[in-house]
Amino acid sequence: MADLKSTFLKVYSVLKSELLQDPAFEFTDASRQWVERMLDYNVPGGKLNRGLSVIDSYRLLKEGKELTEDEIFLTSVLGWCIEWLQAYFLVLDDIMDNSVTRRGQPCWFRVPKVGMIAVNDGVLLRNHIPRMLKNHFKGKPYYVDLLDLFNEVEFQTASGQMIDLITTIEGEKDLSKYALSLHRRIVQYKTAYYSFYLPVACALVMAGEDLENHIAVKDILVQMGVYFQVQVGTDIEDFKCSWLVVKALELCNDNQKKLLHEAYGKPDPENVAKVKAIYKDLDLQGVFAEYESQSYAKLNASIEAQPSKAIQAVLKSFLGKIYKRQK
Ligand code: DMA
Ligand code: MG
Ligand code: MG
Ligand code: MG
Repeated sequence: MADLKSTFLKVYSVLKSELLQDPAFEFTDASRQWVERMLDYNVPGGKLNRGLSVIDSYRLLKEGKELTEDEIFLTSVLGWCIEWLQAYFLVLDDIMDNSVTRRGQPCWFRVPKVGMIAVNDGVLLRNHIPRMLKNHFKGKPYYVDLLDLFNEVEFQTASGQMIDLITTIEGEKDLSKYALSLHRRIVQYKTAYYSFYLPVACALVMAGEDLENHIAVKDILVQMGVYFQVQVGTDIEDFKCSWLVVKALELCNDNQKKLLHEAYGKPDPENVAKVKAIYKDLDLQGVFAEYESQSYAKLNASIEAQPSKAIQAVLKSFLGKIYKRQK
């Protein structure tokens, strides 16, 4: 496992040097150094789960057959394309969210002398993806499918960001529009497609599969992605449309509703504590546990209905990682 990660990181170095020698641009020392620093700061510093899961998924699709060096390299390139996509979204997301830190260091736009150059760096990160795909997949029968897949998922992610952003427009804080359907749409589009569907879709395309034949696989992975966000989403201070608050609004009485409307989205600890107390009174932890086991059972059944054992294995490996407590 540690070995796979070091192989994966070596591929990062290869991809980076190719991008820094891209013949389509006349690099100078200064511009090459800028891009190199920008990439090292923003691309490889996360957990790399999304990227690594392309290799894992492809291996499971090949039913445990030893992968060739070429297959390991190419699945790693696709994994890195996902990491690049995420870096692009995060660099811009941190500016829009006015965030301070990312992965334990200052957000890129807060680094001295970077500032709003980070906007163009985000655009560059996004443009690196088709450069890498061209360098390594042009001529493959599935080249267009890969380009199309990345375009589709990018569109869905940007649209998810958009609904997330317009939901929390300053001065229009209105808790009454928050409902499970809105919450589901936000998390589905802004994270589930690129984090859960995209890695498996990349592996399927490389294995020669037509994604049109795997709509159910997409649905299962997107549902897992939505569940994953429910698990981690708590944003009282930021007035986020989190699963907890929409559930609370669904279950509360009139008095609790009034309190929620008054306290939600306020930064001071007193108001945050009031919201948390209502969550506790409504036993949201218990409600969540119930939701969790139901969603686990439902996903498990959908996975077992998949005709291919190899695809079942891919999906079960994701399920096992996310529903840790259920194993
Ligand atoms: C980040 O969403 C979104 C994408 C598409 C990477 P967010 O602002 O909810 O997440 P974070 O808390 O990581 O900034
Ligand atoms: Mg953010
Ligand atoms: Mg955001
Ligand atoms: Mg967040």
